[in-house]
Amino acid sequence: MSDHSLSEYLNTALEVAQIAGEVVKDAFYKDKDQKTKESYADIVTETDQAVEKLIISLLQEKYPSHKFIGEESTAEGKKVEWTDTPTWIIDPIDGTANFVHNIPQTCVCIGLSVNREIVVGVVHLPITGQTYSASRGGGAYCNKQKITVSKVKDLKKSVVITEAGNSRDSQILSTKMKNVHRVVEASHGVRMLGSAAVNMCMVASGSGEAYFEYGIHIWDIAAAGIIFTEAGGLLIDPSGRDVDLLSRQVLAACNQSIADQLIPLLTHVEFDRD
Ligand code: LIP
Repeated sequence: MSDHSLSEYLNTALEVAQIAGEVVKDAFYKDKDQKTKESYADIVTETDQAVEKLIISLLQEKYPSHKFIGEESTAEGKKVEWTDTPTWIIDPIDGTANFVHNIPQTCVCIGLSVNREIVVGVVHLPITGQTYSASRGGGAYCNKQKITVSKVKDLKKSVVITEAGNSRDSQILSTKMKNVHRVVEASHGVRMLGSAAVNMCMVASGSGEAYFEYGIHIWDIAAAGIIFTEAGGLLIDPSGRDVDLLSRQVLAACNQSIADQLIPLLTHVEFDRD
């Protein structure tokens, strides 16, 4: 793929994310209808569904041969089919619970994969006005500012971000909380900001040293993943193996040293693949 087409894809993703962000922003301070999906904490609103349809229709018009993986289309029963064909991976609102509760850390995520490799990512926070973006080999940016990960190498001097997630299964929560306990003991502390993509963009900009989560989906981490690696971060599986975006688990560390200290503290939590 030529650099020209990569920058064209990035510009398209930026334009579409801005349009989608306006819809999210309009809805943010209004009353929101909410339905639940797999648990009472797994929320979807009409805005999630409308914004996903809008993003897909804008991209489809421009790239009719491309494929789509979207959080809400998948929730409606479609299985994730990720092929080598250029595929737009969309989370219309990542941090839906934040959106519902008027917490500004909520974002539109648009990633593009080619040959199952993410080549473009945009994470746009319409309430705070931050737009994170990256394309393969081009570095990572927040608005027009280049971003890089933290240089801290000692976990004892680090802040780690994770999430409780939206499963309310007691066994799953217990394992996750034990992980949190061990990481708090070994670091400056743990934060939960409510959105996988926001978490990864924060660490990509040097705010905190690592993020890990079990139970996320490909649409939560595809766009933010390339932003993270282009900012110099290490995106891997929490076991230390190569990252697998369909595996429902991720570790984003600012460097190998932080990853090496975190990995032994984490007990695996099993989720079905996307
Ligand atoms: C959310 C993720 C978050 C996770 C939540 C939820 P959504 O995505 O960003 O990391 O802990 O359970 O999956 O549902 O807001 O798009």
